[in-house]
Amino acid sequence: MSKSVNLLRSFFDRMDTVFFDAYGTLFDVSGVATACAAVCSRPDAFVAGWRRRQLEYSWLRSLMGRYVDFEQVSADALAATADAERVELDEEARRQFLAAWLRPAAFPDVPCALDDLSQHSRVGSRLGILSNGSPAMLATVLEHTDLSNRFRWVLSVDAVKVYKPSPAVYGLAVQASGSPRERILFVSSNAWDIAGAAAFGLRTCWLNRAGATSERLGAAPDHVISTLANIAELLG
Ligand code: LAC
Repeated sequence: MSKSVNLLRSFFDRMDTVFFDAYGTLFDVSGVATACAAVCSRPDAFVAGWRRRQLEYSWLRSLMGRYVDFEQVSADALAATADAERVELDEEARRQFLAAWLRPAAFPDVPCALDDLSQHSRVGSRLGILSNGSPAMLATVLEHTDLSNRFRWVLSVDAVKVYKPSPAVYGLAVQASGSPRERILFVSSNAWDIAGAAAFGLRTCWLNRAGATSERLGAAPDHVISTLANIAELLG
């Protein structure tokens, strides 16, 4: 085994708890684009605009101290994007667009990675989700993907009424699990989410599914992977 793999293992071999981001990390929200293609002439631009606004609204509302849950943020961002793109959305289209967030599929590498982690000697059942999603959204997606019984903790920002990357959100993982922050591995496909978790002091693994370039937020990931396939091996 190479020296770098050994070093990596010795770094991660203190982790006893793994938390995952939800959307884009465990759950594939690309179905949103399919729903949009039925009513928009520029579905890619529409979806990109919607998703950008959805995050911007979560950050802006956090700064404003005006929390509403992620379902509402998503609906508001959708309506504003439809206005900006001059797309008329009837009630049925709106419902379908938002349903794509409620019923995404799990990425194909997820069930196997969870199986492997649940057999890991230190981690076992110490698996959780830490998400911007509202408790109702997360319950729906977990039921839809049949993954409800895979996570000991399903934590929503709703408990602290502020969105990622507020330190208050990452603190929920410490409070719920009882593990110190340096023993918690946080896995997210969003580089900005990883930066927030790293700034808080969690150990981080950026799941760079899309081959994105790094962000420059002063808090780099501890490790980068492109699939969840070998995540349990990382932990030694
Ligand atoms: C979440 C978003 C950020 O699940 O993906 O929190």
